[in-house]
Amino acid sequence: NGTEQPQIKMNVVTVTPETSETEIAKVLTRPLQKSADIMKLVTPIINNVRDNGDKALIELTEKFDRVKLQSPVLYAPFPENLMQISEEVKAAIDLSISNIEKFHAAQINKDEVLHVETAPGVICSRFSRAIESVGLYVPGGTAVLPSTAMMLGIPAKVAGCKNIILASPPRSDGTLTPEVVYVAHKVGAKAILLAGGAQAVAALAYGTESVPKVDKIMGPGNQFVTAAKMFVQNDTSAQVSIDMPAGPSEVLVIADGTSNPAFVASDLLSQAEHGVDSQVILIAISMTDDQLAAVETEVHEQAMRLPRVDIVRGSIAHSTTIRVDSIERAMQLSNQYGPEHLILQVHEASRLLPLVEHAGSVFVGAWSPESCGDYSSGTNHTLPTYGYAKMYSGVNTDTFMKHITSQELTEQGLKNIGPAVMALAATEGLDGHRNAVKVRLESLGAL
Ligand code: HSO
Ligand code: ZN
Repeated sequence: NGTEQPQIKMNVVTVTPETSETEIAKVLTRPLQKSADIMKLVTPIINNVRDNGDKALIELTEKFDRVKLQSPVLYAPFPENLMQISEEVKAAIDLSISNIEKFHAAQINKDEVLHVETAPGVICSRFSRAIESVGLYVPGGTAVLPSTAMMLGIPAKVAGCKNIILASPPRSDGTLTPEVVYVAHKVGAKAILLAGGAQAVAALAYGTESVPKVDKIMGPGNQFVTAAKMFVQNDTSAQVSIDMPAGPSEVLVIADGTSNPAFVASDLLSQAEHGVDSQVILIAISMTDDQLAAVETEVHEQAMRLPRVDIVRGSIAHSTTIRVDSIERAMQLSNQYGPEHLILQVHEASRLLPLVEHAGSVFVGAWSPESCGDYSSGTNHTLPTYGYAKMYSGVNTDTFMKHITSQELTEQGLKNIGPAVMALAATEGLDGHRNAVKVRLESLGAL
């Protein structure tokens, strides 16, 4: 219709050897998350659900999701009519589940081999057990996410969790996306909680008349969900843990003069469309002005064709292209940022892998778009964001398990390390500890 649309364009910054640390830190700063304010908003919601159970849950769902439910929970077996999906999508889910299952089953720790005789007669070992009850949060919001149900449900199933409870906000007719129900069925979930936000997290953490209490809550969510997860994790009366803090989704793409501009732009946009708070970063290594312009044109043109272009506009507004002149500099900046997703679209990309120190998940080479990891390749898409890749792993099979250590000492073993134990116990002034060894060594005539 001839109306000129402003160009959808990322800011461009050039980093040279002269650029100061302060300037670099500023470029790599993420938009601020106001966690204290959010905590104030979620606390009364959590207390309400904890104290009033289902009644509060139903009221809050009516308030936030605009639907009054008779019961907030759907128990397995889930009715067939709630999981009617097309054959095409069913096949896509089945293929993805198969790959996710393969990759996550292979992660199960071979703890049988962890038997170590640390000193003669001192045998230390470790074995793992599944976390019994897990709550999997599948966000609603601007997109329906059956893929997140797979990414949380499959490792839970593979780990052997007994009670898998899925939670997701209901649609305005009180139902859930049938694809999510189908995945819940495939992973053997015992129940689906039809609620979202802090109220869902509270119900999973404390349990209600109809919602079984869980031991650990996993899954991404908005700021309210994250704040609620942090809250219940800190409440010892809830006795619940969480996977990790979650922030807005992000991707960092490293490209060079050999990269296909259309591919690079498509990866940036596939993350930018998640939400206005998503952040995408392009690090361009030794690209000419023309090469960068080609990427920028692709970003604009592809974005304009996306149904979610308005969301993209929001996220691109606080996204940046950083021009650098070496691979080393690119990797250094990437590690400093610690992206949730790192895409390496450079010549011989796999040679950069050894330089990766901090990232949630890496996509190597031109033929590995992040979308494949988001859905079907087998890796998990629930990943640390907001710089937490520096100290957290993404969701994996271990997220659903815990390790138990054990030891068995022979008489000789006790003779071997007993004196050291006694000496250390004496140093700490803990004579009871010392005594537990002493009485035994005496009974062996070894003291
Ligand atoms: N990229 C998201 C996951 C997702 N993508 C779900 C599509 N659906 C995680 O950062
Ligand atoms: Zn995605």
